[in-house]
Amino acid sequence: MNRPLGIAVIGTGKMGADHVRRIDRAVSGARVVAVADLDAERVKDLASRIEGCTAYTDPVAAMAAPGVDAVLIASPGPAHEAALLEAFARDLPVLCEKPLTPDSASALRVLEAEQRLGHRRVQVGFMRRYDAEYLRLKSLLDSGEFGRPLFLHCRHRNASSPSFFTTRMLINDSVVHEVDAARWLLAQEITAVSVLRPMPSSAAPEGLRDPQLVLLETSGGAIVDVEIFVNCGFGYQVQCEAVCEAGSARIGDGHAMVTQAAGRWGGEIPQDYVVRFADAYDRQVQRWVDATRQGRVEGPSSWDGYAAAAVCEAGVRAQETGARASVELIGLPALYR
Ligand code: ISE
Repeated sequence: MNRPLGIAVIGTGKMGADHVRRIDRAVSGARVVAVADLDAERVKDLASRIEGCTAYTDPVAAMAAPGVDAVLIASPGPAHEAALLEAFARDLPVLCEKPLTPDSASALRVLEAEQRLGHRRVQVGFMRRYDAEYLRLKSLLDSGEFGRPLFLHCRHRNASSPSFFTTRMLINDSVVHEVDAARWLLAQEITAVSVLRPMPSSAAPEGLRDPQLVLLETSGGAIVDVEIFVNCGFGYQVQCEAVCEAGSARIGDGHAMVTQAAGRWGGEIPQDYVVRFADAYDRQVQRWVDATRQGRVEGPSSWDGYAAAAVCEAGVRAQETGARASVELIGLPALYR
């Protein structure tokens, strides 16, 4: 393809608007030609700031707009299945924000529809796979230099949670990142999930069981523990330490710059993921655009989205029953091998 890739962005909340800005300003070889959102004022305002971009309140109309070659789905998770099936009906390449869908049954329907198309169309927005620190950890683990990984100790902290956040979303919306990162870093499936819940923090909104400790068991015998704390108050922190047989490696300490003054030392903690993972999001979208223009699909697949949804479903069961929950996965279809 010689001209820029024409993209329809579906959903223009925090993440969608950030992607629109990114495609407009930071990514080469692409332009936003259509944006869709249920909030007519918001979407109109956003489109008015992008040359050649039209606003829609209906995602189907946005995908059918002139000049659309590909779709970026950034609407809330429950709206993803319908948007994905619509994109498949038009055989359009898709970058779909995580989670692929909120449960394994709907993720399976997406997986089946993509297999009926006969070729991969979806890259799932697990952006940590494009983060420089995660990429370094991945190549260290793949090199085998430190032996086999035994533990991943993960911390995932948000300064505060949005008003619509539910206890299940701690797993489905937040820990889903560690689920994908662990599957990718270890190249293993997750087989069981347990969840422990201390008393809720007094900073947690009424009814939200925050924080929690999530334990993932893997097919290769590693253990992953995740502290998820979405109202920690002090900032956005994502850390991961891999403990291997002959060494350990930690990322996410945020020591890019350490200051020393007036008898103290310190640094800055980003306040949210749009800032902490800005480079990863840029790289993810640029790679998607480049691959799409060359007629290729790469990155996390619908299979990865389905596997993450199945693990999260077990996680929610473990959260609600207090018991260890096994993960049920179908066999890996040929399209994703
Ligand atoms: C949000 O949707 C994200 O994807 C962030 O990376 C995560 O830290 C946050 O907890 C989620 O709600």
